[in-house]
Amino acid sequence: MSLHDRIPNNVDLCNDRRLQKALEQWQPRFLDWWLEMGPDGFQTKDVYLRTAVSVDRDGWATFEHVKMPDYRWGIFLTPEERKRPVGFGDNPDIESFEEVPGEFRNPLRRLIVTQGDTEPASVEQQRLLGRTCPSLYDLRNLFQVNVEEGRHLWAMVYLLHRHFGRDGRDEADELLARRSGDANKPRILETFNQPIRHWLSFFCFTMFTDRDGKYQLGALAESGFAPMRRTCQFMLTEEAHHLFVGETGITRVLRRSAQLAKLFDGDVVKGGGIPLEIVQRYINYWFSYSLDLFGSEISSNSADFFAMGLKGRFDEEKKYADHSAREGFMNVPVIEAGRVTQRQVPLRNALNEVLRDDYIKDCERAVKGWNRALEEEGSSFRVTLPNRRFHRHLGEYAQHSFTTDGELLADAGTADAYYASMLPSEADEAYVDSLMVGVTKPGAFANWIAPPKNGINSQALDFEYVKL
Ligand code: BYC
Ligand code: FE
Ligand code: FE
Repeated sequence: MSLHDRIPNNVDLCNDRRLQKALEQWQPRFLDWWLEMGPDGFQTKDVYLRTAVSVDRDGWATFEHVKMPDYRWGIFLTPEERKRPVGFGDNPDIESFEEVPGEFRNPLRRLIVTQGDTEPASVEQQRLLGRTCPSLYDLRNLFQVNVEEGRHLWAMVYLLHRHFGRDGRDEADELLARRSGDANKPRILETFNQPIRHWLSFFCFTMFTDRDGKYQLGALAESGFAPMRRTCQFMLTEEAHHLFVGETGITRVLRRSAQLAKLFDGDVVKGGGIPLEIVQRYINYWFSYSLDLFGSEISSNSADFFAMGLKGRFDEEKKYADHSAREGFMNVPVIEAGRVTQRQVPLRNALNEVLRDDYIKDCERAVKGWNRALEEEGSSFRVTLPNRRFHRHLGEYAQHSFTTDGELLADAGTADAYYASMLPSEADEAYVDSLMVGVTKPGAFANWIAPPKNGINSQALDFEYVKL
């Protein structure tokens, strides 16, 4: 098979010898990485996967049983009908960049590398989940997410190889060399070094952490660097499924726990389910860790990325009238003299916070849906999102402790005990782990989770999503 056949693409790969050569050298390393650090077991099994073979309506979602190592990781940029100027920042009216302007080379490379690093990191974090899948439907969804994160890595590696020469090739190699959670060669962003031990964390991760992906990619999909903009647009179409897996996964857990509470007189453990308080603690953990991914509340990096036209706001083109963001301030709560006070921050320096706001609103929408499900099941329990200051490792709040309502906890001893009560304990981890037994009979689901409403691509729930 020629490289062109192996890598479906709409970037005219077959006519760029240099790029072809670079990617031909990288591809076997990617496969080695996939076999070593990708899903453990199941590599020889047929999985009902969606593969993008072109960007048009029919081509972007082809469903068939394939073995994961044979998945055709492609490179797709969303076509654009009209020429677009940069659109925001210091020079909104100049034409979009097709090549990298020299003075923007370092920051742009950094954005691409940071984005790229998260993709293989998440595959590594999810590597061991297959054996404890709650159903074949869920197993297939896990692998779909994994191969697409692999494709997102390809998307960033394409930009590095095509636009950054030798440096880019070195960075592409480094993306395969770092390892999630490794003390010596960790992944770049800390959230991607946290273990995902079981499926409850997997659903929280795809709900909250993949959703950071949606907002970061959305901001990069506004970029004045056209190849970045277009590749992120295509990545977002795949991202929607990851978010669906997370959001509906939590809904199904909550539903089942509420049902078991009813059946077992409030004793969900007796019914073999996950108590709602435990689910809440996992929400607290993954939501707060995902908030870190937006960077510091007050950030000169965010101002620079925006000024250069490299990273906009979410929906920059559609949602805003003023694309300079030079005027205006944002009130950011900061800690001064042991109290939470407001600081006026120039808008451009608060763009991480603007994006985090959009993200939190989206999460709040999902929580409403979860609580509707609990209500339908006759439960009076309600899940909530902790305040954005709770359990942060980065930014204005990292040096302090806060309640889930955002109140400052001045006394360190009290704070430690409080955090321990609001976050998953080792006992929670062990209990949830104990429920994770692989269920692989077509149509069967583990006891701790409700079945989904529908199958994948209109298939029945008892379809053989993975042939074992
Ligand atoms: N951990 O001004 P600051 C996804 C560093 S998820 C460790 O606060 P900035 C996916 C930062 O590099 C989307 N370090 O932040 C989801 C800086 O270092 P220097 C991923 C961190 O730069 C699930 C320093 O701290 N995409 O796709 O304004 C599955 C202070 O920087 C962290 C992107 O992130 C952290 N959490 O914004 C699969 C988009 N955060 O300068 C995939 C690209 C910051 O002191 N990245 N630092 O050496 C960016 O836009 C920005 O780099 C960030 C940070 C928003 C991450
Ligand atoms: Fe991704
Ligand atoms: Fe994703």
